[in-house]
Amino acid sequence: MKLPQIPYAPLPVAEGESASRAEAFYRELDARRSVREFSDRPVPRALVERAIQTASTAPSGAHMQPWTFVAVSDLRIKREIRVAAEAEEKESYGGRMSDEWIEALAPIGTTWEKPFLETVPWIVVLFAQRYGLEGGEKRKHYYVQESCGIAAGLFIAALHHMGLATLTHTPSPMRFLSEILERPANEAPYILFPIGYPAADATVPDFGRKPLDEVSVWF
Ligand code: IYR
Repeated sequence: MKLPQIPYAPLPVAEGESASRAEAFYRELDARRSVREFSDRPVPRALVERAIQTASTAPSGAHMQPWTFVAVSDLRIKREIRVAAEAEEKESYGGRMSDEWIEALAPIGTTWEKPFLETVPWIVVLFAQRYGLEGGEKRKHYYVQESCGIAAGLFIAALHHMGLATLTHTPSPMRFLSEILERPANEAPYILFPIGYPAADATVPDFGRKPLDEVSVWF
């Protein structure tokens, strides 16, 4: 049955302000980088909560909101995640990944070692709900990958806006996360986000972004 309709309340942006807002928003997001060196400076739980709520504003297939964010600050669990992630990554870098893949990552300089998984005050793992499970009943979910991808994007933007850094870490395979974090069968790990302030001496690869004319086609 169709829900009752309510008036839409758009953000009140004055006509003359759109361009400057667009510029400021672009510059802010363009300053974001994936960070792999973090400070152990604490991050209040309330900030992580707000970032999850922001992510959860994402549009989703049939409004099923097919995501679960699991937030971890417990050091023992972070350590367990690090040990398991590094065991998988060691296998991957040691032969499971193709030569082409290893070559593609060479400029970024990643290795199997993931010390940041213990340094960061928070790890948030986004789980994709492949189907719903309410009261033991299975419910079909739609466009789960797309929905979770959009939520992940908003999550990253929200953290960046707070001055926090993160990384879209995808240790592969990620099944160990379901076990350590005791997730039900309907949920699959989607992306792991280490979250914290960047280390004072953090560095990032010196690369830019594709220009507009390389990422767009206009008719
Ligand atoms: N999961 C590995 C490898 C890796 C893969 C891609 I594609 C990246 O953009 C970066 C890393 C790791 O996290 O090191």
